[in-house]
Amino acid sequence: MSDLHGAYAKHEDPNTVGITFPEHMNLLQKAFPFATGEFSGVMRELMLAGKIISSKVRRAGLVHEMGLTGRVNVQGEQVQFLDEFSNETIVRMLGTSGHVCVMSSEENADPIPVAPGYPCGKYVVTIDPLDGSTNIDVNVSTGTIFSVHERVTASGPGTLEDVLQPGSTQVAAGYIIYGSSTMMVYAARDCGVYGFTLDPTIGEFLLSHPNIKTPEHSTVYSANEGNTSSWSPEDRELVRALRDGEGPGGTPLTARYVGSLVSDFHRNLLRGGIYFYPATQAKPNGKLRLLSECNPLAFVAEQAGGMATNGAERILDIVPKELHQRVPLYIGSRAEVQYVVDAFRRR
Ligand code: P6P
Repeated sequence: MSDLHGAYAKHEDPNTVGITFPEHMNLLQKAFPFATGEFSGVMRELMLAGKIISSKVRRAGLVHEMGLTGRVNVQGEQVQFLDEFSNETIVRMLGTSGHVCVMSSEENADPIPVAPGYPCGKYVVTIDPLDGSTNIDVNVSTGTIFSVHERVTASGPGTLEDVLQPGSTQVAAGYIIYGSSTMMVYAARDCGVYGFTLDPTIGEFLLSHPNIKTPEHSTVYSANEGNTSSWSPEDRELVRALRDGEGPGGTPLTARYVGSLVSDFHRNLLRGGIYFYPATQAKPNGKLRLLSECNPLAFVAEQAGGMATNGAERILDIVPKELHQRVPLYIGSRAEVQYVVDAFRRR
């Protein structure tokens, strides 16, 4: 591992171009002599899809790609044009890569097979292709979230069994945020969390945030307080206590809520913060999807030193029962998430 970070030290010379993602993967592969390059291939396809989606998202207002298709997805949500475009782009890239045996998407009711005539690989990828897409037409950040597992079935086309794995068995996870810049943040098991910023002048993601560690304490809390009346009394009290400085940090937290999970999560990851989406009367299991949102972000949070829980158990320990299972989510800086866990134990 020291090789990995040691190698980065050499590249911190301001006179050199930053480390490209392929270079980073080659360094990572040195840290894992057993690596076959298939994982690198999955990540490269995700990055290419990210570049294509970024290009579209940044011109949405000009190419009339905004707005609704008029269709409703399996979640019962209105499908945006860019949801469909992002989903089709990622599925096409991965489905023809030869590195995956099955995919799953928030936009698709069932697992997605690889493209007809293409070989199956050893990985399983679950995506939220464009999280927060309702924000596109008001120019607010959105993001792609991805989760990578190794298959559990022996061979041939992947199955639902390959997809319904707990977050603890992910080999990697991350997101691409289409914000003031386009950035890919990912964590590979036991390798830490790395951020790459897209340099549009060369069309390459360059290492900008090596070895991200999230602050122990939050300065921010993110929750849709418009739902306060439909939260449980305990959740109302939890948010009030943290807001009023009665949490572990002993100082009031500032409210920041973009309404785009990737944006709220990313800001909290870098600055310290806790994001809540508790159960509500209308959504007794919360709103966020275990496989395509909570597991990947929980994996990144933990690899960066943070925590993620549904209140009762660690997100990564939850054994999925169905593809689009929703769970309450409390995620971010360790001190405040532990405070939530302790509060749940007292319930
Ligand atoms: P609400 C977007 O639809 C999303 O899935 C997350 O990106 C976001 O954090 C959340 O839902 C917003 O939900 O109910 O606060 O609008």
